Amino acid sequence: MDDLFERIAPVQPSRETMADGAVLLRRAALPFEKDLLAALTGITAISPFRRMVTPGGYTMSVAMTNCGAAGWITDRTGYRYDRIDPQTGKPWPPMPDCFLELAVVAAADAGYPQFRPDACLVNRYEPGARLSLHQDKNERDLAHPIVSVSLGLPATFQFGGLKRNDPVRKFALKHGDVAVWGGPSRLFFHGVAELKDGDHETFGRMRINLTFRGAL
Ligand code: MD6
Ligand code: FE
Repeated sequence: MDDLFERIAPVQPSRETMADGAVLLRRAALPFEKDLLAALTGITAISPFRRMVTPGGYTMSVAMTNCGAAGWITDRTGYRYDRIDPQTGKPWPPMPDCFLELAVVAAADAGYPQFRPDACLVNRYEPGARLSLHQDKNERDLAHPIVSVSLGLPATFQFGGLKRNDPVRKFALKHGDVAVWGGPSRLFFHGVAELKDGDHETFGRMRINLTFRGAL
């Protein structure tokens, strides 16, 4: 029955501008949904989700893992990218083809045709989890954009400016939405408000976010 509706009224992607250099491609990940979910299961079997500790000593409410040549990590000594998962002592699982394909196509759509990610940070939010305002600046070459894919429960994305105190705009990120973000807004402060409880038909009581980066 679902397939029938899809054929009669296919879900169309659409484009919104978030800021100079930042585009929101609504629903762009929907055609990849089943492949992404299967690939995610493979990744977490090798490098499970874990809640990392910030340099300040706080345990993050968001659970994380990575795939690709490098992974983003934090511990008491700082934030960085590492080729080795500190929990397993082995390399992070390779980036699945469907991850790479989605990231490259979305980046090209958004005006970044050169983007080839070498790292994907996978964030898992359960109800109550949040990510406070931050900048993504551990990547070596900030000329690369970031491609960010939202799956599962909806979340409120907070998007500020170059200074921590700049006014913050809010965007509702829903299942399948892809944000591509670079150029003049690459270093803008951003965060995710506390996740509200809910039940997503495929992902249950969680939100998964994939952020693809050129890290090395
Ligand atoms: C999230 N995303 O959506 C967290 N960073 O769960 C990020 O922190 C992020 O979505 C840089 C660019 C895009 C993002
Ligand atoms: Fe970020």
